[in-house]
Amino acid sequence: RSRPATVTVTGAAGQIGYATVFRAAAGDLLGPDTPIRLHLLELPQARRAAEGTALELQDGAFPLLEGVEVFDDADAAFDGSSVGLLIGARPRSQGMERADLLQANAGIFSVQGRAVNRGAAEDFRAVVVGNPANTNAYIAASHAPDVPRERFTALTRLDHHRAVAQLAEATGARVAEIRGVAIWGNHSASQYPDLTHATVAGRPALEVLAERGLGLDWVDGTFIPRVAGRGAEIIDVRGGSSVASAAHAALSHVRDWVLGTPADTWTSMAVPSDGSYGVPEGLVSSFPVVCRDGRAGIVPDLALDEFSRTRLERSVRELEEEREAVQRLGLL
Ligand code: NAX
Repeated sequence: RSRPATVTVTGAAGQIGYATVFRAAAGDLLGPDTPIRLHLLELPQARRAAEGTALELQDGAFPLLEGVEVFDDADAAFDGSSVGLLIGARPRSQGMERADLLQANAGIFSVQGRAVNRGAAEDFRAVVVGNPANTNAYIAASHAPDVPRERFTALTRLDHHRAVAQLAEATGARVAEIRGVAIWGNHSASQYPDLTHATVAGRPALEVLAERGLGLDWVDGTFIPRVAGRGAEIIDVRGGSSVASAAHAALSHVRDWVLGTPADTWTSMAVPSDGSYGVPEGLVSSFPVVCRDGRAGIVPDLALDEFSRTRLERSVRELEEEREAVQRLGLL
């Protein structure tokens, strides 16, 4: 049994926060050998709801849960923290311009970045779930100059899971037989879910799809829009946004990052670019990654065809525009 890790969850009284904390306490975040202390950070008006969640966590009598504290102050919530699940964000309200949204979120993530810089543990790492996730992670990292940039990542694991599941369904394979799917770029409609390196039971996915009469027109016209638009589909069918699937993705993201990805495949994470694949250094972009010894490394030297390159460039352009907008607002 290792030392307890402090896990800070922002937006803990929100939907995804609520769906995440119980599974984290059950061991789905850091594995069955690491006890955790939960720091729940909320806005003052939602503090009481978070306190209610803390009572319920107590009622779970989780053997791995060593304590729960509720905060409405970021400095206190990140003090001694090893893992940040940055879920709370300002949603777009009706009539809100994009610049207003970026500005409101830059306010949140700059404060949290500074709090991390001030008091988080040496091994601190964060996944940003709150949208616009990639740019929020960029902002937080920019305000935490003493923390290695690569410790600030954003969630594209839900998109990755959606792509894997859609490919499994289209090929009649089991999810466990799928390898090598990748999400590139921004967690937004511009993302590029890439099947060119994917395999189904060891065979190239594009070949298996072609045998079923599903060609590149299916990939471009059905698969990609289905994955990129799945959030809207869930809202339409369920009458509410993705919650449990997002929580599952956030838990999986951190768990693989800390404990390692399976030996024979990769996953997708939005990480600060090291310049790979022409993505400007520092931009938080989704890549296929392999995690070993607590580090997420971008899978090197994949051949990108013309189509893949164009799609990636389009999404990266959007990330650059978001960064420029935040810069123009003087928020970096
Ligand atoms: P909710 O509105 O249910 O919860 C958000 C919570 O955050 C609220 O309780 C609010 O009080 C709190 N909050 C706001 N500002 C805060 C701050 N400065 N400090 C602490 N807490 C703060 O939203 P929910 O459905 O849980 O979604 C959370 C975020 O995840 C949204 O931004 C959403 O867009 C994003 N998503 C990201 C996904 C991804 O794959 N990256 C997928 C799911 C989801 O759409």
